[in-house]
Amino acid sequence: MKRVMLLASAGALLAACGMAGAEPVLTGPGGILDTLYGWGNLSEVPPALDQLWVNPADEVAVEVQAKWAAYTQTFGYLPGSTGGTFQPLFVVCGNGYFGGKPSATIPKAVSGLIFRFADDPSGAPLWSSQATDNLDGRDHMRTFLITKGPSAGNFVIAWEDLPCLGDRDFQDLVVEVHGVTQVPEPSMLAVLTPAGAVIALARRRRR
Ligand SMILES: [Ca+2]
Ligand SMILES: [Ca+2]
Repeated sequence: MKRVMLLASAGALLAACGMAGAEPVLTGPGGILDTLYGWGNLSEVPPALDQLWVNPADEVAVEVQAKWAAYTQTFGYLPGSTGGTFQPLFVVCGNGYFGGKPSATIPKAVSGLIFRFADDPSGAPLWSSQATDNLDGRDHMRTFLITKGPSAGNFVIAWEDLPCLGDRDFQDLVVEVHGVTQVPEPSMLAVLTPAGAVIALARRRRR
């Protein structure tokens, strides 16, 4: 009996998600990123290098490009490199291409020099761009650098909103980001922030 109910609710969930095979994939020819930028104009950033971000000049802007997810997504950021309170920027409902709206800017006075992008789905825990922040410890965000075309130099960040990476389609929310730089490598944190320098020093002493 319980099994039947579980199957029924799974069916209802699939129906609510509109998973009739109509969702476009994120990558490759004909995918969402190809439609938006041209697949050949993108270079994926290695997973270890898109966890933390730098807000160098108070000019970080974010624009929604696409969403295919049953959950409503609240997009924002977490100030600093650990902890911090989620700062929501906008809520995205419905599915499809969004043409850069809604958009928002990230003030350096709130984000600090180092920050993390974050997505808070309506039916799942908040996910940070830093995998170790997440309840499931997984990396929920893929990042692509736009290398050619009118948006060259910007990044595209693409989110998976389900726990343990769910269906791994990473097109639950797709956001274009302008005015950020990556933290080149984790050891650079020590150079970029005084707090990071203290932590790095403490770690070195402990060894
Ligand atoms: Ca998904
Ligand atoms: Ca999806």
